[in-house]
Amino acid sequence: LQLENDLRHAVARGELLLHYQPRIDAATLTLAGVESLVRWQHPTRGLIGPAEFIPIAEESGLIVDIGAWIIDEACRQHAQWRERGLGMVPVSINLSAVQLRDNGLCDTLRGALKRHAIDAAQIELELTESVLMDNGDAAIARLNAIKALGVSLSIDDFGTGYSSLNYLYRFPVDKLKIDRSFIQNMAAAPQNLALIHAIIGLGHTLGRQVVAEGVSQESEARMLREYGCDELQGFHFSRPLPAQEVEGWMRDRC
Ligand code: G
Ligand code: G
Ligand code: MN
Ligand code: NA
Repeated sequence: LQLENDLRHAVARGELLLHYQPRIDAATLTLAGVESLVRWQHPTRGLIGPAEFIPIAEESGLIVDIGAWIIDEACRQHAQWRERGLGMVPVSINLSAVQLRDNGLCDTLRGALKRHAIDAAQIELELTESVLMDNGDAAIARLNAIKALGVSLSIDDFGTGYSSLNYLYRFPVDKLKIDRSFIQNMAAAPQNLALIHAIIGLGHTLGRQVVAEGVSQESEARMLREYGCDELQGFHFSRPLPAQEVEGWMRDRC
């Protein structure tokens, strides 16, 4: 409960920050974009990861305000990179179920895009498959409203949330991100290989791009490229990095 109390003041005290993990274009191996991942610089406990405080933020309802800060900060950073000549680097933002249900979400997004003069197509929201399934038709209506702003959408942790194929077709999403549990040890697990191959085929059949998460070995990257996966992300390429450190990727991108 002390942590929840501290979290209540974290935004106002400027204790939250975003790290960014590169997403790599599988065909060219150049930077395709970055995924923002929140961290909390706690005054006495040090750096706390999202797995520890996002659940508290969700249960307490603080996630709406924290999520609005995350959206604004990702947009601010995108605009700063653009202004510094580092190019237009698409930024993806993770969204909680509570945020998707919040009626203020589209206003929050619209406000941040306007404040930082962002081309909406440069922002991508990641929602887990289970968040989408739990919200059913209401989720589809909300996704359509987000898409109308010009923002792109991805299904995160794909393959773990039992999407019915019917829903998958109806979700207006641009990308499927294959959950990293399928990628880990893929070479040693033929059933994972078959599933990855099938997900890439399914995604492409539906006109969606397919991203592999948790790519941690060269051999995995090679197989995923052979399978026609569109983007690769994982420790093999880079861990999530502070904004300044990810700029090296942007300078090298050409
Ligand atoms: O960065 P890390 O591996 O610790 O992230 C752990 C989990 O926290 C991931 O599932 C990720 O989706 C989630 N997470 C990271 N950043 C955010 C964020 O900005 N918003 C939300 N809602 N979840 C996040
Ligand atoms: O659930 P989500 O996809 O948002 O989770 C993103 C988290 O996954 C990031 O916080 C990041 O630290 C973690 N991650 C990214 N790449 C790898 C990887 O190659 N291996 C492992 N174990 N975790 C990764
Ligand atoms: Mn994600
Ligand atoms: Na994921």
